[in-house]
Amino acid sequence: VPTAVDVTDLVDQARRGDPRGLARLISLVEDASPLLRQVAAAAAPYTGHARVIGITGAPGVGKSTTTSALVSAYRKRQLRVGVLAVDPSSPFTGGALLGDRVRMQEHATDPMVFIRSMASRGHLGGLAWSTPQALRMFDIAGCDVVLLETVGVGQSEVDLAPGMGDSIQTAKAGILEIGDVYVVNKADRDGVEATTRELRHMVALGAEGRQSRDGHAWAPQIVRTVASSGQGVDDLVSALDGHHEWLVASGRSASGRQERAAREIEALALDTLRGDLDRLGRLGELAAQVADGVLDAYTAADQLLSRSAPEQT
Ligand SMILES: Nc1nc2c(ncn2[C@@H]2O[C@H](COP(=O)(O)OP(=O)(O)O)[C@@H](O)[C@H]2O)c(=O)[nH]1
Ligand SMILES: [Mg+2]
Repeated sequence: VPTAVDVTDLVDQARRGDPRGLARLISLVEDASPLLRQVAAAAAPYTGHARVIGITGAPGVGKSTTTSALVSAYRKRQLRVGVLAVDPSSPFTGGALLGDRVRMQEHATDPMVFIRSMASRGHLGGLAWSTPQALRMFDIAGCDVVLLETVGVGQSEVDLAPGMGDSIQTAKAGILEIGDVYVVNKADRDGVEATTRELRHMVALGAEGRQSRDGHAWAPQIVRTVASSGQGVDDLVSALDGHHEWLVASGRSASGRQERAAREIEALALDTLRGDLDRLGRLGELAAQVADGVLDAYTAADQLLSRSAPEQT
């Protein structure tokens, strides 16, 4: 059983930029190891340097190819680059992650590039805390930039329903409120004009939504790329730089950090709570009573949390 000393060693190893140290730390995160508590405590003072860029979208759109092209661009600036590919859909490291590795092969021997993939391994909801923890490991390893590739949520519905009317349009606008830079990749293919036009329209709708909530919102950018040939990647890098500068100048960088920390703490707390509830082992029994109408769900929830129902007065 590894001791606290080993944890300190591991963190030191990662801080020296040793890829094996980083790899072992990420594995601890992936396995939801009990050692993570010590790791987090040892790592905390060395975090806060890395700039994280999230890349999302439906499978096959070219996220990994784009990520690889971005790695090349940041390496030209002599930056240390991390890549974390997260696959929330597969409980074990699956095909998508293998594809990611193949796409990034050209960087495999660069000592200034760390590439790791992480599957959810069945700890449901765990990605909410494990992703920031893993990102922190890249941070302590001295990465200047970390590219986080994840499969998009809800993107497939969008792709399946072109021109299906207002509700879909609204749904699209909702999804399109989350991006800061939109990439129309595979611009070498037919239909790029129509896709760009439609995207521009959707992004404008999404931007209206943002603007109405927040007058100083970022105006999202649209960039066309052919990631496989590198075409348009310079424009993408410029758009990302522009957004980064805006984040820092507007103070959103700091506030965003704090918001993400809040969500991470919440996810950890909920995970602990869920574990406690599992250990109590009463959920099945209470569910049977609620299903049979013996008990109401509120009372059952109170009993699960070992709270007695409020007294009648
Ligand atoms: N024609 C064309 N193919 C591309 C382009 N970018 C990526 N691809 C190909 O699309 C496929 C999926 O790319 P990948 O990066 O793995 O997509 P991901 O699933 O989003 O990570 C691969 O065969 C890539 O070579 C592009 O700009 N043009
Ligand atoms: Mg990929």
